[in-house]
Amino acid sequence: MSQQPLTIALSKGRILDDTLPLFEEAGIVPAEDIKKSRKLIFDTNHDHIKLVVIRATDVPTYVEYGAADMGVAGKDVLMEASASGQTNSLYEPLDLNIATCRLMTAALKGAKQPEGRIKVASKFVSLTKRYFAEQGRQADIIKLYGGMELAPIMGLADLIVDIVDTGNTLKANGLEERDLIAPISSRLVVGKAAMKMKHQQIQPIIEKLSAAVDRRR
Ligand code: PRT
Ligand code: MG
Repeated sequence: MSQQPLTIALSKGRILDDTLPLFEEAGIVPAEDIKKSRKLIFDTNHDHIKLVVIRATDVPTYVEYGAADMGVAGKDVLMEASASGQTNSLYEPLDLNIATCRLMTAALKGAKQPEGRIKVASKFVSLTKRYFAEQGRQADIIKLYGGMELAPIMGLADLIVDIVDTGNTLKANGLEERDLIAPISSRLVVGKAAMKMKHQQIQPIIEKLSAAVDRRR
């Protein structure tokens, strides 16, 4: 019996570096070297499974609309997509425990925070808005596309919300960690339609990936 086609959207960049070995351990191997190719769509060793490799922030969108059946994305990206209303029906059946880091607030070392409204710079505007609202703190959110560390130095913001791993980037720029918003890792996500219509194909993939994740613990 031939299987229905299944498309998995992978986040390019640093998440991809961790995803490919994990998928290989789960028995899903691209037909050619993804990192040496300019293609965006790849066949695999399974006739019915294709991989698409796209911007991390686009993965939730492809899966939400059913253009891809499943995907791999950072929890930070998933939180932002959900907080912004960009997604509302994604299943998140598995923590892949890769590309781990922390979503933090950070400020200039030793800087006192202003009493009233604070200015917060981030590329994650929606989750930042939600976080400060939950804390009951008045905050103006300033959208940046990168280099968040610069904002407090230049007086653009009192705080930033950013990804921290070793803390070296903050330190190199005279900043320090303040509050943990969430521990981050990459997650397997599945669209609503795919979960319903392709459950028989998806379930074994979740199980194989889950076993691969467990073997690494
Ligand atoms: O480049 P593009 O705009 O497409 O996306 P991107 O730069 O967000 O992609 P990429 O490839 O950097 O991957 C980002 C994803 O990897 C995030 O969404 C996280 O889920 C995950 N991840 C894990 C990280 C880090 N670790 C990480 N250290 N994402 C970013 N960083 C950056 C961080 O922004 C900061 O500049 O590394 C710096 C901090 O590292 P330390 O070790 O100095 O603290
Ligand atoms: Mg990058």
